[in-house]
Amino acid sequence: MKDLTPSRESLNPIEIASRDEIAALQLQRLKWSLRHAYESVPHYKASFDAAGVHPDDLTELADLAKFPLTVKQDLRDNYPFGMFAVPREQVKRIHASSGTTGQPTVVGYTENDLQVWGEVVARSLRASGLRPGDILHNAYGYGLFTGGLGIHLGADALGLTTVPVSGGMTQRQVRLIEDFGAKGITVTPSYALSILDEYAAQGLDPRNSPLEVGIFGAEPWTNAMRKEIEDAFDMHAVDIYGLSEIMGPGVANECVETKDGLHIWEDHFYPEVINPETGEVLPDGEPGELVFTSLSKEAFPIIRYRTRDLTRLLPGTARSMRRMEKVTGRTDDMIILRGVNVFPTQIEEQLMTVQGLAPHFQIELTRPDRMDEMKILTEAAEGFSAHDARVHAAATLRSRIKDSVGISVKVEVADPGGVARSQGKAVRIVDNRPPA
Ligand code: DLL
Repeated sequence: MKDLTPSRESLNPIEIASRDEIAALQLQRLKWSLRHAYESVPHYKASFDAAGVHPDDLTELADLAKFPLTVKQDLRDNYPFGMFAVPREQVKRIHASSGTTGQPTVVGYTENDLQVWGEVVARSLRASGLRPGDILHNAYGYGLFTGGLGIHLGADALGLTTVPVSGGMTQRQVRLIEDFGAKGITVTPSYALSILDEYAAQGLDPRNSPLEVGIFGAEPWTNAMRKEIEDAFDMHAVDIYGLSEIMGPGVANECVETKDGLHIWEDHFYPEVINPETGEVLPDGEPGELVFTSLSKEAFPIIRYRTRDLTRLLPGTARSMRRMEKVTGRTDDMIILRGVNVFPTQIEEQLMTVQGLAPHFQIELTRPDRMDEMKILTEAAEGFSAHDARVHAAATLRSRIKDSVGISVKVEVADPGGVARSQGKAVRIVDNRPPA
């Protein structure tokens, strides 16, 4: 793999500013953001008043803990435009969640917000090893999802040549990567695996592809998966994080030279980690639920938003800005199996260690005799599909999960191609338990 470290001179100076400088900017912006939310969004006026706090009560960053948390339901209750802080005419762009699990949540951006979004995504792409003039194959979905258009904004800001291919039509993805000579690919890690399969189907060696870096996010993935993808493509794999409620992709990104967690672009997004049960703010280094406050957003300021993502905050390394560790999962994806908390990433980590199994999987939950059961549906790797190999690999996976996670599961190994493929975010959990 080539060294893709960006030069110091190419960085935005704030990325490597002193902590004092960053904190001073954060405090100034945080004061503005609280006031902006309080004065322009009835929900924040009501929630601050109910909690007995006023934007003037913030004199240092730690005072933010006095302010109420915001949850997804607050956004749903204000559907569609109730959380906007500017007249609707000033909103240049709308994005929305799919709403498959209820009312969609709607977010908006002013011209200036789009500019900031482009800047933070450009930073992310540069941290990943891309530089002006490079070709980027953008396979995140375009549309209401923030992935495709968010990356596109940043690619424009950085000066890349963007191929706006979006998700789907996997055969064509391979063809365009090869024909156009893409250096970078932006895609969910699970869809990257589908593209990898397609290389095999077309008889092409992915290690000979022009790709030098993949920028993967929108769903949790493990360091074990990083290794799998890096080896398969002979390219770097870095993590990009974000969520629509805060901005979209580009809230945080790994640096290609360190790959040690994601630097949060803290001059625009202020992170806290809380105990998900008590709401108490935890010191850096402690694992918990990530909470974000926007520092510069005009159309859709967001104060102490509970992301439900589990991680911890770590000091800066390649940049002065703090890092978040790779997300282990979402509080709502946590499975409690006979008293043991399990995340799909823990299953992924074990799966990657077993020879003969492909990296695709789904977790099926059932309740046959009033006891929850978990079945891992995975598939045989190409060339390992013989019956004995399958039985052996399934047994190995079962015992590794038992040893490392502490739960007994069933493992079903389908033929290659037998597990449903994603073209965006993978569906990891299929819950077939009867409703409680
Ligand atoms: O997924 C934005 C995005 C697009 C990020 C493309 C990165 C790349 P939403 O659809 O609102 O936005 O989903 C946000 O996805 O709260 C996490 O649970 C999950 N997520 C996003 N990035 C990561 C990541 C986009 N790198 C939700 N690791 C978040 C783990 C991630 N989970």
